[in-house]
Formats: sequence, structure tokens, C-alpha cells
Amino acid sequence: MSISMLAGAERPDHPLSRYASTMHIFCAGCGYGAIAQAVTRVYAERKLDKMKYVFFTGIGCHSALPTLLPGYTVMTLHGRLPAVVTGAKLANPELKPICFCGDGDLLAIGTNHFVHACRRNLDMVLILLHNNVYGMTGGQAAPTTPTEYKGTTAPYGYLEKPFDGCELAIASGATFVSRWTSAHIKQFMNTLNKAIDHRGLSFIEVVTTCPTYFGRKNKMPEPIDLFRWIRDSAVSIKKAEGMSEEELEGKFLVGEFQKTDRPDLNTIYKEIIKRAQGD
Ligand SMILES: Cc1ncc(C[n+]2csc(CCOP(=O)(O)OP(=O)(O)O)c2C)c(N)n1
Ligand code: SF4
Ligand SMILES: [Mg+2]
Repeated sequence: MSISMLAGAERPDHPLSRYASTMHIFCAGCGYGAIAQAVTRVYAERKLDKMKYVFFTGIGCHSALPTLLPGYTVMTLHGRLPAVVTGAKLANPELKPICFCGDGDLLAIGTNHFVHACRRNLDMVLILLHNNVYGMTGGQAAPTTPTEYKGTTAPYGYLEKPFDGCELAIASGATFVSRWTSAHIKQFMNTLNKAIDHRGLSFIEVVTTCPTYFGRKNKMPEPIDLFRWIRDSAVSIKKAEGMSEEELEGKFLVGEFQKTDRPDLNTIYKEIIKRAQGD
């Protein structure tokens, strides 16, 4: 695990100059740039305290997001972000971690950690970056790759059924659950503000573009083709109510699915300490 101090470089000519860095490693058209900018805007608008609102990442292309983000970042291990954040929250309950995981990261090798973080209602914002592939390692199929679509490990089409991250989060006990896309940046920012204010596990899935692997392998040669495919496949919860199963085939829902309140892990832990001390 490495801890990096990646506060942005100075850019006097830019309104986000105090927050935004000038360099990144993302491919042209990667949705991660728009997501980083949205998070930076929310961070800047709210003037968040960087000792409290610490970023955490898993391992993948998304672990390069902090090069564009303000504040401090803990880069964890592939699939183990929830375990590291659990330790950090128990050591310092004042933290409000804002976390980024890949779809390979959180829904394959890290599924068990994800499920138990939801069950414990760990007080964190958990942003799942759903780009349909393992980006960093070369475009292998991920648990989110849609059936019949291609990846480097699925040259004839992926025949398995993909995971629905939001359904899994709800079934596991997450108390705030939503999904947007990198074509719904305003809505994502709005939800991120609510997630930061929510006490408990706030899960936001963001469907985003990997033009280099997912787009190119699936007859969407230009980044804009993939952007349009994502935008046009998204259906709001309200609109979906009036649509048939056939009309919803190949689409995915966006919106806020769940908001409930129940004690988070730190609150429960405090209670255990009280009991152990005989109160
Ligand atoms: C324990 C472990 N297993 C495997 C890897 C190799 N690895 C690094 S990144 C990655 C895939 C990342 O894909 P995803 O989580 O979807 O993130 P993206 O690159 O798409 O942002 C893998 C398998 C690793 N670093 N550590
Ligand atoms: S490989 Fe894909 S996810 Fe990684 S930076 Fe390039 S476009 Fe983005
Ligand atoms: Mg991925």
C-alpha cells in the first residue's frame, strides 16, 4: 500500500487551478477524465477538509484518477479496498473515505470484501467504475461485460451473464445505492453530494467508457460511438416503469435505487466497546 500526496499543480489560468492537476495518463476518450473533473468540482465547491475526505483507490486504470484529484490518496491492493478502508475507519472514525474501484477490482477478485462492507454498512462513499473490461491489463472480459460482447479473453463473444453491481449492493445491505454514467455528469455530481452526506455505505455505480479496449473490440471505433452507446442504453427508473421487458432488453437503469438508514459499523463498534466496559 502506498500513500501519495497528490494535491494538484498550480494552473493560474484555470478556475480549478487550486485543485486540478495538469497531467494524466488516460487514453483519449476515456470516461475517467470526466469523472475526475466531476469529483474535483464537488470537492472544491464544498471546500472539503482533505484530512477527513481522503480518496482510496483499488488497482486498475482507475488508480490513476488521483493524478487529477485534490487531497490525499491511499492506493490499496487490487480487490482489497474495502478491507483497507475498514481498518482505516476503525482506526480513525472521523474519516469519510471517497473510494474508487474498478469492475474487475470490486466485482471479481474483491466481491467478498464488497459484500461484507455493504453488510456492515461501512461509512464510506464507494464509486464503482463500470467500463465493461479489465482496462489496465489489456481489455479482458470482466463480470460486467454484457453477454455476446467481446473482450481480449472473449474473442467470440462473452457468453456469461453479467453482474448487476447495484442489485448486489442492495442485497448485501448497502444503505444508499445509485447508478449513473459518464454521460450523466450533472446527475452523478448531485448524487455524490447526497452520498457524502449519507451515513453508511453509499454505493454509486458509474458506467463509463473504455474506448481503447471495449469500444474498439465492439464495433465502436471512435470514443464518441461508445459514449453514445452508453448514453442511449441508460433508462431512468421512472421511464422504465412504462416500458416492456422487450423494450428494456440491452438497457440498464439509472437513478437512485435505495436510501435507508441503519447503524454503520463504527456506531455498532462504539456500542460493543460500551458493553465491554460494563456500561
Ligand atoms: C491481487 C492482484 N491480482 C491481479 C492483479 C493484476 N491486475 C492489475 S489491474 C487489473 C485489472 C483492473 O481492471 P479493473 O478493476 O476493471 O480496473 P480498470 O483498469 O478497468 O480501471 C488486474 C487483474 C493485481 N495487481 N493484483
Ligand atoms: S485502457 Fe481504457 S480504462 Fe484504461 S485509460 Fe485507456 S480508455 Fe481508460
Ligand atoms: Mg474495469
